[in-house]
Amino acid sequence: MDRPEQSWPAADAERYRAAGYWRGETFGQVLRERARQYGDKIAIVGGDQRWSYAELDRRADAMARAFLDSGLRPGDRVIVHLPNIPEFFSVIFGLFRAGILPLYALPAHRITEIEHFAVTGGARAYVSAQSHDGFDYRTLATELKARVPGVEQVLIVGDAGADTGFTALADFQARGEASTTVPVEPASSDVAFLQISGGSTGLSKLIPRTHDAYIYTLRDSDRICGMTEDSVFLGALPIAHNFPMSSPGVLGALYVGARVVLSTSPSPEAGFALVERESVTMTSLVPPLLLVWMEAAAKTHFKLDTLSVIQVGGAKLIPEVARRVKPALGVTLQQVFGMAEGLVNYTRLDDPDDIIIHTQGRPISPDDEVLIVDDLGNPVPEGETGHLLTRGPYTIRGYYNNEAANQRSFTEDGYYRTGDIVKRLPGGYLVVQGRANDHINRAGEKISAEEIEDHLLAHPQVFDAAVVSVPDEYLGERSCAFIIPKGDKPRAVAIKQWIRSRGLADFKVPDQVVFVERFSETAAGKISRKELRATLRAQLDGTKDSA
Ligand code: AMP
Ligand code: DBH
Repeated sequence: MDRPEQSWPAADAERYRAAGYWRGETFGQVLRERARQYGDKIAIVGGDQRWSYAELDRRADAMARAFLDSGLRPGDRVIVHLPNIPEFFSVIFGLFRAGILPLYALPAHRITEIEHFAVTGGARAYVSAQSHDGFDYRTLATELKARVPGVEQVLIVGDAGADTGFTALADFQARGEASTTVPVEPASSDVAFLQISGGSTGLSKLIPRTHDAYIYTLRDSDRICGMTEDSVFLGALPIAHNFPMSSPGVLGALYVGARVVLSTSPSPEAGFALVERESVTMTSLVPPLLLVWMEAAAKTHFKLDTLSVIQVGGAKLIPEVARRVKPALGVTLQQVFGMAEGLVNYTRLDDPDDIIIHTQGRPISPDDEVLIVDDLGNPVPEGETGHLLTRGPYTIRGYYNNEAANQRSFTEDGYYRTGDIVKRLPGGYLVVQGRANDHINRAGEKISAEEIEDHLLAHPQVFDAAVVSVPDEYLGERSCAFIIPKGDKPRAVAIKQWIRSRGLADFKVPDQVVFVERFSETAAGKISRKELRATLRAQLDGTKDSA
């Protein structure tokens, strides 16, 4: 499988360099430079570990050597499936330095998703924690090796287990420390890693991000979000996700010499204790978590007064909730609307309340091109709702190894079709109105209707299935599966269990199951799944027999 690449037309690339966006930096060099500048200053706090910039730098060097000594070559892909622990950083910076590409998976992903990443990404190794949140990732790793022979190596943070053939990360690190291999620094225009898409149609796609383009977003996000070397950023959401990773997130924090504090759980119980102990100044949340945090803040005995900015994104924040943030938490709210493919929008910290409450912000870059078009692709008049298309200095021009998706998702002149329906206000502020295609945004976790339908159709007692989103007071949206049974009607719990047994992330299990004898005349007559889903969604209110 080819080495992942990503390029922009030469004239655009030249413009992005001339504007000072792309500066020829790589992640490996940035860390080296910060270790020189900040030395013993603490970079990462997680569990009972506190790593300085110098220590992270040393660990990354050892990891880079160990990866190369293990037989991996620059350009290879390694699945990084880790929770919020310090080793996340020694692994990814080690890979960056060796020119090997991390492929980030979320802790919630299970064997079906990981197998898909391993196959489509051509991964040669898999790194996970021994266990997290009650799940033993070593069983997943065993299954992965059996299913995908290309995955030659497994590294485990913690106990690798007896007779597994896996390597404990601590041993791997020690090997690297004893090695004299000299890694070759990749080029800044090389792909640094593969991020994953939320999978709006079908399965997740792989997103190749270059050093130059990603580091640009960190630098400007830091400036826009007020991240400085004095900041303390709490990683509460899973840091493998693009939002807490880069907007400006944990990597933005390291880029300016700030401190990263890791929470293995996004709950306020875990987060508040860390905010007090580490004097956290900033964190990022999805809307449902924000609600829980606000409720808990009213009763907590922890001191939260160091917190000055809370960023909220991943799913739409409703104005009624946005309005309560400052009074409830005494912080500035920043709305963030972004995507792993690129474009990120922020409300600015000094924007008027009205903008902060009612919009999802404006783009990072003056060179982010935003087009809002109707169904036929024609630009809509200013202020009207349409499909959001974008291109610019950090939005990808194509997915890795997926020509079919590239045909669908990019225009001929290089715009990425985000699938989001938005309107633009004066000043370039965007208001997200919804999605054009059928994915469910469940508390910021994206679920493809199509992917779940395919799994439902594999059930012996399912004749047909359609999965739709339903508005939910707490989650924003929840998922509902309409099912036409084949023979005996299965029980709703059995359907949910079926999805779990397919080795999928728990958030993909339908929240609600509705059995119907047939799709109604109007629904059944629809030629596309998309129209069928729309009709079913509209019917939902009147439907009984759900669980
Ligand atoms: P992903 O594919 O996981 O990178 O998710 C990106 C998508 O999440 C965007 O295209 C939007 O649909 C959604 N999204 C992210 N942030 C927001 C937000 N602040 N408001 C509404 N939707 C959002
Ligand atoms: O949902 C997202 O993918 C997202 C949200 C906010 C994102 O990727 C980002 C900011 O960078």
